[in-house]
Amino acid sequence: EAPGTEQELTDGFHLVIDALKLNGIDTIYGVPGIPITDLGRMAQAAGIRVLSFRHEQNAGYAASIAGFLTKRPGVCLTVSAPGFLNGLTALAHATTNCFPMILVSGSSEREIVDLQQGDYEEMDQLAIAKPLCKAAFRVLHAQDIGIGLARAIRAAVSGRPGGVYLDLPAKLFSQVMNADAGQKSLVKVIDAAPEQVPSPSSVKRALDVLKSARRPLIILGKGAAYAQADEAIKKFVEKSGVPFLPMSMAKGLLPDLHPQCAGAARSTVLKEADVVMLIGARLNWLLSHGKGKTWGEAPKKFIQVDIEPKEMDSNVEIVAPVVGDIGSCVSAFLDAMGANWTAAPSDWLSTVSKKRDDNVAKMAPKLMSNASPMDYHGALGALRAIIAERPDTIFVNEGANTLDLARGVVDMHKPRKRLDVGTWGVMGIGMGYSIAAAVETGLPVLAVEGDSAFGFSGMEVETICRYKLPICVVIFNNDGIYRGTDVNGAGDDPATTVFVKGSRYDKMMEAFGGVGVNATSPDELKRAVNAALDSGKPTLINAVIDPAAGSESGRIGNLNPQSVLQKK
Ligand code: OXT
Ligand code: ADP
Ligand code: MG
Repeated sequence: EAPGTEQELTDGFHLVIDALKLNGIDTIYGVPGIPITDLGRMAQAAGIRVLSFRHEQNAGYAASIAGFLTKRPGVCLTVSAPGFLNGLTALAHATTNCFPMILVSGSSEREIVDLQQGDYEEMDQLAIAKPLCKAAFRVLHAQDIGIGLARAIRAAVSGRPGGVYLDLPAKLFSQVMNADAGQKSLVKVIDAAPEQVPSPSSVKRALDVLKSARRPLIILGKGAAYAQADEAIKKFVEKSGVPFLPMSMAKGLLPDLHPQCAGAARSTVLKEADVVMLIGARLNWLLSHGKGKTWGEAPKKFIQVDIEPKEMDSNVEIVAPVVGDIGSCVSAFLDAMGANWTAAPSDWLSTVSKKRDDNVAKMAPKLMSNASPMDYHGALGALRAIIAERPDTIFVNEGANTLDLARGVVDMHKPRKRLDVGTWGVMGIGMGYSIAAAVETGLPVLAVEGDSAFGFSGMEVETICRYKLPICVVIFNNDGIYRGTDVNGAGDDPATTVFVKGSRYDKMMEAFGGVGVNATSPDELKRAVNAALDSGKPTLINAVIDPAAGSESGRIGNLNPQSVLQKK
């Protein structure tokens, strides 16, 4: 070639990074290794924050909750076969929970994989991912990287959000092309999640049904929290005068202490309501599928607001389906209600608030207990006061009793501050969620973990210490799963649900330079959590809970199948 005619070149590595940056993706959660180690290094050098975890599942959960918190796809980066599989649980979880996420995995050589000739970490990852996510794509040529990423982003966030798999074979990264052509091949996704305005007739139908109700109820789900239409939702609920029941991750969308909140009168409102409006909540197992004992005898009419038309009638008849994004739907309701909307009947509201106040009063004395070892209520009473004083703290929660009791006791005051096990009731989200919550929001995080739940992602406390994140982990240590008092019915081995008694999880934190505290009373717990949140130092508090305090499966023991042969 004559001097001066050499082309400026780019390659797959740079195109992937440029495509991410062009689309505002500034954080990657992952675990390095062949073939994506250099991709991570180069992304970091290019200004993307690359957080390196100890296990891909935790990086994946981090990416999934980043998607929930930001409405942009959280990105998880893994190596091939085993790394990919480790990330896959989180991808399926994101899809199940309607969180936008992209799992990007390096993969082995197509020619060898397809002939099954035994490549390094050989696996047909695309085929395996497909049934477990919303969409799956593979990019074979450098000039398609821009389109590939654009498709992944759009698939993740548009319509019902979900998980997307993006397969990048090792060979792609070193493919070279003209830099100019490369730049032009990139796609900036315009309006990735377009507004979906509901039809005026569906809005009218829904309001007519709502107006006809004598005992209406609004159920807010995590789709409503995701939508970030907080002001419009608050206005709508208040203008309607209808009691609202927040699903777990919708707590705080309107404050739990709001006069219309029916969280503490759950069984009453589900049984007695005559019209139920679901906003971003599915009638799945968490709502007993909209039928049966939980929902009482009286006939009910359901209104459902959801972006996914196929969700309608999934479990029971929906008399007024409203399909659209929640922001647009709720705004349309507000417009159509006009100035003279008659608020819900006041006798219904007072029935609900009476039941709620009774339940709250019943619980109050339990929360004052300063007993040692602590029971759940005593410990949670302390944490509840802390969250009331620090309402911006993000509260991450998993376990069985630790989850179910914290959900009821710890009031949430602001939207998207409670993050938990979600639709699958999955253990293991704790540390990944905490890390992403701290990284994405800059807010302090309080993670309240059952000792079993914590074990699923516990090694990530090293990650928390390495990145010096303002996370305080409280482990409700009751020596096991549900309770620490179980005995082995057959032999000398420990029972299947108990752990080493008197374990000191706080020492794990000290091993990595964080602060470890052993707390045996609510007062000690409160002091330690306040100190952690004041200092912002990575902290782990081993909260010693009475091993006998919990119950089997927390509040969902009824879901355990029973042996008809076993005599009790
Ligand atoms: O109205 P009524 O009278 O009914 O009263 C209700 C409310 O009105 C009232 N309430 C209040 N009263 C007063 N004041 C206030 N503020 C208030 N707020 C509410 O309280 C009651 C109850 O209200 P709630 O909770 O809203 O209602 P309810 O009836 O419970 O709601 C039903 C549900 C289904 C919506 C709710 O229960 C729910 O959301 N449940 C989610 C349950 C869940 O997802 N659990 C996690 C899974 S359990 C199990 O699977 C576990 N595993 C297996 C496993 C898993 N999950 N994953 C993987 C990957 N592998 C294995 C394991 C291993 S849990 C687990 C570990 C457990 O051990 P840990 O050591 O971690 O934890 P510990 O148990 O602590 O030891
Ligand atoms: P919860 O567990 O809190 O009851 P679910 O996960 O069951 O909530 O339901 C969330 C619902 O919200 C899903 O059906 C999903 O399609 C819907 N959704 C998510 N985002 C939006 C949005 N922006 N607009 C409308 N619906 C949405
Ligand atoms: Mg436990």
